Amino acid sequence: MTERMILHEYAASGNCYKVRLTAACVGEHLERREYDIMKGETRTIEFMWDVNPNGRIPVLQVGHRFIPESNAACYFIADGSNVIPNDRFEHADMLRLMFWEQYSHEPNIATLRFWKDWVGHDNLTEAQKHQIPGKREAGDAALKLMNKHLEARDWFVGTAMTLADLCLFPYTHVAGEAGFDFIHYPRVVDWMERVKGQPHYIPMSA
Ligand SMILES: N[C@@H](CCC(=O)N[C@@H](CS)C(=O)NCC(=O)O)C(=O)O
Repeated sequence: MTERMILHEYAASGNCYKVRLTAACVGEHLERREYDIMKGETRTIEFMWDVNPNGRIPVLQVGHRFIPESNAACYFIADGSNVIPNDRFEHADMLRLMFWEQYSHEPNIATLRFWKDWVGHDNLTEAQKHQIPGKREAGDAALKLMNKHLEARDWFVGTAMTLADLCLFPYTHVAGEAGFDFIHYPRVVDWMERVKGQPHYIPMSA
């Protein structure tokens, strides 16, 4: 019997969209529980005790157990499906791109989006303001690397969409909201259209 899956989330978060997009693409049903991170609803004693001691969403609840970290939740959902490569090297390459997303992409692009449209420039600390140029440079470097990778291929791993694409898509497709200019990254634009053209694709607003 498959266990009930509940996504604890904040819908406008790309990390949460990743989990919904993965579930849609592999045909898994998720229940959804919304928390307002701007009101600290994931920082309550109850949330940190019951759901995630790290005080963050997304968290995938599977029965009575919890999986924080978006890419781990996506991997759990997609395990055994056709977005996970069978080939051992391609499997590791997919994981490599998911780790890279968390270290070199999301902390730059997602954070700049959040600071710009949620926190607001005037409300940033001086330390955060000083980080903006470095994050912009690192975000552009990430998009440039993606564009280069896609010069010779349609998908990040192998010849079809994998979980690497599903984990990279959410924050890439809103990079414009963080002030990044796709004019420099035409292959990334083409790849985003390919992802959107997949039969079970759902938009962030779904
Ligand atoms: N590496 C984590 C990042 C989780 C994260 O930073 N979540 C943000 C929203 S995208 C959050 O919960 N922020 C609220 C807070 O930190 O209080 C993942 O991929 O799930």
